[in-house]
Amino acid sequence: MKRIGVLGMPMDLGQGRRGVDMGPSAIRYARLQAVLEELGHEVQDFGDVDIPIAESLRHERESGGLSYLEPIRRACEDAIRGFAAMPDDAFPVLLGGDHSVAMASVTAASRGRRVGVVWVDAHADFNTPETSPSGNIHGMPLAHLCGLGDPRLVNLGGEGAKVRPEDVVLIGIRSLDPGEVRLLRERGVTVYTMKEVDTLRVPAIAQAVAEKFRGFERVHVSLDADVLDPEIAPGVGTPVPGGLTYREAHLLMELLADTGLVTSLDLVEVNPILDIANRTARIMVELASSLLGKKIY
Ligand code: HAR
Ligand code: MN
Ligand code: MN
Ligand code: MN
Repeated sequence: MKRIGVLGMPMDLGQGRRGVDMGPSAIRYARLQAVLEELGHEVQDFGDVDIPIAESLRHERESGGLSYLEPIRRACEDAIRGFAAMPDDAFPVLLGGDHSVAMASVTAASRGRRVGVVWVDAHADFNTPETSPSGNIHGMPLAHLCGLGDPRLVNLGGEGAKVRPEDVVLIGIRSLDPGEVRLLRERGVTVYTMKEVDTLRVPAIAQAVAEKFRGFERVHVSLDADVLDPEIAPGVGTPVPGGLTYREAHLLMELLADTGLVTSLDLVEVNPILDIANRTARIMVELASSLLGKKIY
């Protein structure tokens, strides 16, 4: 039994498409709390962080090639305080919102300790302002967590990097910008693209993750809905063909659960406006239940 603390960040400022701010509602509507309670966990919902509406922020849009940097920074600082209000032994689950919100959850997970990060995504989100083709901050959170990029984001919740690049594993990757490829190689991040998912298969990858993070007190899983194949998860802003199947995604979560190492989770990038009958939010809730110990037998 875990004490799960849920925090919503209805954030859509990290990218250009409206609707992803409704992700927390859609995930709650898909019965996240009830499903986790049925597994025997104690679940407390801490509500949503207050996030301004994009239309009210037109004067803040641009900041040195970064869209909405200040409001995103402020929301992440608020969320970090929200995580700090959870009990020490809580297992935090962050509901996004676009992936910029992971700067808050991973910072909260690190708090002076070494944290392993499993970033399950079609994208690496390893751009800096210099390498970003879009200026969208949801394409940059992991680089900033590793200490690269704009100091205003790197120093969120405290000075400097929150994660060592060698403590990051990416899984499901199939869309990278040229600057990201260079940075990921240079920094020694472990990258399992869809080619590795196809050839090594999920069990070998999960095994390698378990070995890499053995002995870690903190392992954070950041699950971006667009890692799933768009055929099964159409409710995302940046779909990329050729993603994880339904069973591959579940098996990855089941095997990560078996490691007993995971201590926090993000469910991000669900865009209900683009979805079909809340299918994507429902799969994300199912995947959370697999990660949190659902057993068939
Ligand atoms: N790499 C592109 C950029 O930086 C697209 C990033 C899209 N990111 C997400 N999250 N949807 O993974 O602009
Ligand atoms: Mn909004
Ligand atoms: Mn992402
Ligand atoms: Mn993505």
